[in-house]
Amino acid sequence: MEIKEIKAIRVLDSRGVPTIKTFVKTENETGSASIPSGTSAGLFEAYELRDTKSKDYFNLDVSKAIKNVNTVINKKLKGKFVLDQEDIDNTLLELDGTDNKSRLGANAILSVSLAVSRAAANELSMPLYQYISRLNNNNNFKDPTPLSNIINGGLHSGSNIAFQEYLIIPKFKEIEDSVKSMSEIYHSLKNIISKEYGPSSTNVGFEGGFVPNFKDVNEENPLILIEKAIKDAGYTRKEIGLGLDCAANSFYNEKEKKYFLNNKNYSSSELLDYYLDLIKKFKIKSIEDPFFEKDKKAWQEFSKKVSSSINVVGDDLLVTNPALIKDAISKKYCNSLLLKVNQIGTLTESLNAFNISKKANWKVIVSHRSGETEDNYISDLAYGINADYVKFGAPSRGERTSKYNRLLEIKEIKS
Ligand code: 2PG
Ligand code: MG
Repeated sequence: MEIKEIKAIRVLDSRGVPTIKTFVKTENETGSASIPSGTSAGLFEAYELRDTKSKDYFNLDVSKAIKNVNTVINKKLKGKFVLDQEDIDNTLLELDGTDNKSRLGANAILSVSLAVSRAAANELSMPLYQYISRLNNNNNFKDPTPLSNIINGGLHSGSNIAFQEYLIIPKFKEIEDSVKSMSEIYHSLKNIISKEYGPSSTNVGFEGGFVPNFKDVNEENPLILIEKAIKDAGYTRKEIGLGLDCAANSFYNEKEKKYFLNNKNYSSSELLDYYLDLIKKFKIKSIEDPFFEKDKKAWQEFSKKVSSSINVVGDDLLVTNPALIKDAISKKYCNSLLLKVNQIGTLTESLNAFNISKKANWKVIVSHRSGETEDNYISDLAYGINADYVKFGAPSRGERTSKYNRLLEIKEIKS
């Protein structure tokens, strides 16, 4: 069960941008993993190493990260016992030696960390989710609740809508029922949008959600359409919740300390009141990144006002970083973690982020990135740790459906 060789190659993500895929070989098995990438990234995410000075792929190539895996990392980890995940992850951290993984690149490091766990699972002839559950001492399994982004705005689309993601939250116990409702609501939404805004408005954004060409700029419009789609598809609001990822970093003006949406400027407290209105009007159950990541007072104020009635989710605010999560717990900035493995860069640190959050009674959402690959590692992760929610995008586009399909497959393997 020793590592024999580690090799990385270049593949493309769903935006057509290069990313890294790594293979970890033991005597009898191989495990691989490819790494996603964000568009609206938090300021303190672990460092994604790209060839910023090369003209290849318009400065976005990952040849340096690939080289780091194939040389330094391969040399250092050869001969290690593949089941020693924590030791391997710590060795990677030591080898990098920086706070934000900027020497070797978080993309290089994570690709190795995840591929090691896949190779280990294969060595034990175990499904990946089961191996992860063993690593995290978890014996409870339930289907995660999906948050599915069916209208894309913000930096994920060319639309005039500021909020990045309008999410439906099916509240069924079984993932099969959730997937069915998501697909049916998605298609009734497509019909509604086509009738109201024309067929070209049914084109989709980075995460498979629609990008309607709204005539007037109003963040309520997508919510109105989605409520209608839920009804048309034969579901009730009791069965289907609504959520938002505002990704407020992208519409905050740091100089003026104002948020720009609905064609006007909002102060932090005006925006807070606006959210309270939306929550009431549309029975919103989950709001991610409602404020700029450094506008901590507004986060605190908002969390105090809504208490535990809704999930206040930290994404850019927390960047899956255990130290930032601990700080947010003690200062009550939010009550839920958006867990993205590439924000932190190793499996062990991701599990740590999860465990710290659960200990504080937070909810945890395992999330994709806007630049994804067909790799469905995060489905096994979510199931293996018994995450409360998953955020995998719309029920459309292969890099999104591969995650939902893997959850359906896991159910079958398990039964
Ligand atoms: C987010 C993510 C994923 P990105 O903000 O939650 O939906 O987007 O990967 O662009 O950061
Ligand atoms: Mg987000």
